[in-house]
Amino acid sequence: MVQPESREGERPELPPGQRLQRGWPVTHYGPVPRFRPERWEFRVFGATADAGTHRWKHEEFSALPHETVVADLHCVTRFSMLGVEWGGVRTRRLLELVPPAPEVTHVMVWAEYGYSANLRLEDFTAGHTLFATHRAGEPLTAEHGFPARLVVPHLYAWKGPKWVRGVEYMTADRRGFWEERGYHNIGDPWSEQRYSYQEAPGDGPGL
Ligand SMILES: Nc1nc2c(c(=O)[nH]1)N[C@H]1C(S)=C(S)[C@@H](COP(=O)(O)O)O[C@H]1N2
Ligand SMILES: [Mo]
Repeated sequence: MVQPESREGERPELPPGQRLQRGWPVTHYGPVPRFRPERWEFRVFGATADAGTHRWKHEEFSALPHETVVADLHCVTRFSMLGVEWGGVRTRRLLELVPPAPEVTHVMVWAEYGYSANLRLEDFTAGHTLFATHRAGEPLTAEHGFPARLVVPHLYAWKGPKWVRGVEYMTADRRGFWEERGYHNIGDPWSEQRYSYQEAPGDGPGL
């Protein structure tokens, strides 16, 4: 994904077809899950380099290195928010802790109730991609994904599951929840990859 280069400090702020949103709406499918710390764990599994599954309890996950990322959020329903300050664990950190096997090309990020989103490994490991636990210094509220959500600033926001519970390392691509239901397999807002019918050969596995 290449964003338009800034020309004399100018760059379109919003991807095509998006409008600026005031406030912070809540957008998701299904009910808000209840957080049960004693049952919660974050799991990295699939094609890990050591072939093992790695688990963190909530207090362990909370103790991982915390970093801040300022990023925009683009919902495919056409609203965007600019300059959101997220705090949490960068995916790069997680990759250092649990290296993928060399054949890994994609990941599936899993959330409560089976919500999922597939990502190319390079989108997942982009420098600004993080598992956010905080916004503007405050813990996420339940409806915004507490205790953690994935944020992939350069893709439409459905690619960032709220109430995230784990990551599956994959050696081939597979569609996630919305990607199976008519949304684009990659989801780059700057080239308006909204729907699966817009996919070019090679953008995703067959439907
Ligand atoms: N688990 C889960 N995560 C989700 C969704 C969902 O339906 N379930 N919706 C996505 C969509 S489409 C958007 S736009 C953002 C909205 O995040 P917000 O409600 O915090 O604004 O969450 C994303 N993460
Ligand atoms: Mo969305």
